[in-house]
Amino acid sequence: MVGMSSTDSHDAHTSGTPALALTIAGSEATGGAGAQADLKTFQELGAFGMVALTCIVAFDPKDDWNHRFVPVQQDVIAHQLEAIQADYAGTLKTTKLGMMGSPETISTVATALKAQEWDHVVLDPVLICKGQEPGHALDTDRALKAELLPLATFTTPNHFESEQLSGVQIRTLDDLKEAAQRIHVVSGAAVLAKGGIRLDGPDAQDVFYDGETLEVLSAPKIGDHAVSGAGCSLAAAVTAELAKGATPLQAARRAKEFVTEGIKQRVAGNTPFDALWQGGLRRA
Ligand code: PXL
Repeated sequence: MVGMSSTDSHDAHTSGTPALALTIAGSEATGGAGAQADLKTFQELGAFGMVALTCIVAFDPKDDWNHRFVPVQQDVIAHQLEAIQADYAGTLKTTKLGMMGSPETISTVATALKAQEWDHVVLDPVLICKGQEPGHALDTDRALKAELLPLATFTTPNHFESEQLSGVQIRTLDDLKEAAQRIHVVSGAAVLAKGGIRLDGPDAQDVFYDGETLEVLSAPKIGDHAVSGAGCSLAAAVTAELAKGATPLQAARRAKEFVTEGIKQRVAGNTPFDALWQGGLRRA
């Protein structure tokens, strides 16, 4: 649902300390996706952002912008999380999980997550990213389902990830609803399954389901090309809103609005995909 007034956002922390939000994600150097998108989104929505970096992605302009992927060492990932969790022990209760890139990283992150209580764990189930070995990606998928999905309180699968997680082949809005319901059943999490531009019709439609409420979030499609950072920014916006005290449904609606405006004002470079502008709501 697009068009909410700014009074619907949940600035529970407008006075005093801002809401705290951590992203555990990869770097995407050109600034479209990954931790860069997450931090910019947190800042725009008024949350204090932190990053534990899992990997570094550098597109290759000499090879069709394919992804060059370098993992961060496991002890370095653990050390970043140790620093963050010790610094904000008792106050950091909200985290977002983005690209992990390997089963080892998934285990390291799962171990750190289990060391404390969380109010909100938002999982963007980044399953396969170009530049990874297919075999490796399958291992990553399995580890993600086994180790991170059970810890998630909210998850934001795209069309492909929704098919993988639910086993439903998604061609219609009804298929997407079915997939969202199945993913909720296996994970217990609130689900925002993204049809985006992948379903036919004039609107970009996503389905929210939390076990009680099923709501279709819809906005007119803006072009027919995927925009870099849309998925990361959507999950990061959900995370920031939850950290500020929104309900899952309120967070989903606000995140859809954030992404829709960011896509309208997207940034063009030389890659074949434009990047979402996280400042879109400033002049919506
Ligand atoms: O959009 C998925 C994604 C997430 N995280 C990182 C990425 C990408 C895609 O490029 O590079 C670091």
